[in-house]
Amino acid sequence: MKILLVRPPRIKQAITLSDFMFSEPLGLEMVYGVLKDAHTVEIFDMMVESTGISEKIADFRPQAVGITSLCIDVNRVLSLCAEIKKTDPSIATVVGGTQSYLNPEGFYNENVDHIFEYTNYENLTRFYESMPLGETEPIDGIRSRVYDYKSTDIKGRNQYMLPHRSSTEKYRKEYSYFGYRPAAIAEFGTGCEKVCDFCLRWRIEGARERLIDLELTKKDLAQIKEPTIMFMDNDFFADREKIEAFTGIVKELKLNKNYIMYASVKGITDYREYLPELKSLGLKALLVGYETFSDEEMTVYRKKSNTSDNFEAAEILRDLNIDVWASFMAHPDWSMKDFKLFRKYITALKPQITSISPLTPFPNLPMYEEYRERLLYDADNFEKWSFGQVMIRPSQMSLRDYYLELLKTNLYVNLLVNKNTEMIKKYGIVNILRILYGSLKAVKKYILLMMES
Ligand code: B12
Repeated sequence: MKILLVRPPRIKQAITLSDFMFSEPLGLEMVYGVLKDAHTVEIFDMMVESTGISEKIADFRPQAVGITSLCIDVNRVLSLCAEIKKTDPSIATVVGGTQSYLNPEGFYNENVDHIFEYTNYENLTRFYESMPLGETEPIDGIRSRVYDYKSTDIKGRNQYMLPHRSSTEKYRKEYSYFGYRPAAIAEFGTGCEKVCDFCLRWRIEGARERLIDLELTKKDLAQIKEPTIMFMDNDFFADREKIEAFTGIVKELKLNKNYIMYASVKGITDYREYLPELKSLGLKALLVGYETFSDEEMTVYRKKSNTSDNFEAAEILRDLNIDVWASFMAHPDWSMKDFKLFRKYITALKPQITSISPLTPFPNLPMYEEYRERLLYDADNFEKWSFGQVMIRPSQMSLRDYYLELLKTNLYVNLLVNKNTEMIKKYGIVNILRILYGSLKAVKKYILLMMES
């Protein structure tokens, strides 16, 4: 079969970080890797491309188009499927990705033929092998329109398979992570035992940490040409075995790369003795969820650390000269005084980069019910669920004032706390200008939202 795999374009009206963090479509590279020997497959990354889907279809003439999806993409995926069907109704439209796992119902639509709720080697190969024959039986993990999108009731999760990195060769120079460009992404272990209340990630991958098959990882790491690898593991410092397995592989393969990882505060403080070695092997920056200045909120969020642990982690990383890219969540019950305390707190922690998301009670979180009455947008207002927009009506000030506080805090952090001259030295002026451009776009959207409210 001829199969086109598509990543939808950026959603212009949504507030996203994709100007700062812009990774390869790893899921599509895995699908490509599984299908490439039996079919003719191509990836079309519309986040980079400027041509439309109809032109691409006219040129490639696929029999099936598979589209990946994140939360904010739903309407765009549906409009792409409509355009595909209009161009050629015989083309099978298939949707997969994070959002089809979390909310397959969002894709129940006359122009969507099949939804992969989860993807593994078996269902993927069987699906595309049987498609030309006109499959008669439902397949586990796949909801098809001919069966009214009913599932077989066999539950499953997305399988981490070997990605075929060269399938995105022509786009790879565009993929970046903050100041590092080009950068690849990979995962070393799936799942997360920290099970924080606000987090979707352990819900996607499960509450048990598991290492991905080390042979697969070795093969994958050996094929990555980029000088930087960002590991998307929820907590790279989950346990000793994991850290030791990683340092072992890096030494065995004699890898000479920059690494960026997510790490929990608890992992940093518990396993600090590994940090000097990791640093010498190439660890450049850790993405750390400091979340808030309030211990009360930390408890409600079911974080396994508190605000004094945050300071301890910050000090450990500062001493080792490892950059911290910190993330925080703005609570909807913050007052003006809280925002002031928050700004003071960030100044004291001094991360190199700071990102602030308003608390977002995604529909798959129990928190959604708790805040339902205060939600500013419905669950199917997909573009709004970007984790960048205020979703819960603030209780201590007007929405406009809340946006103003967020804007003030972002400007304060970017202009005063972030060490801009140091960043120019580290990442180069071109990367800093790219990041600045992204920041300005986000600021503009915040101002518009403030005016709207
Ligand atoms: C890398 C990443 C990105 C990359 C891009 C990833 C992509 N797919 O295009 C970048 C940096 C660009 C990005 C951006 C955003 N992201 Co993001 N991202 C991630 C991250 C860290 C890993 C995702 C990943 O690659 N997983 C591994 C791959 C292999 O899994 P997968 O894509 O699901 O693929 C599997 C299957 O789904 C299947 N599959 C995938 N596509 C298809 C298609 C077909 C046809 C088939 C058959 C199968 C199939 O194949 C794989 C087999 O296992 C996750 C967190 C996490 N650990 O999950 C957040 C995450 C997915 N992102 C999230 C969010 C919110 C965003 C942003 C909105 C954030 C923002 N405000 O900027 C933006 C939106 C971008 C946009 N559309 O403009 C949320 C998603 C919530 C949701 N319901 O979708 C997550 C879960 C993080 C979180 N906050 O909890 N992200």
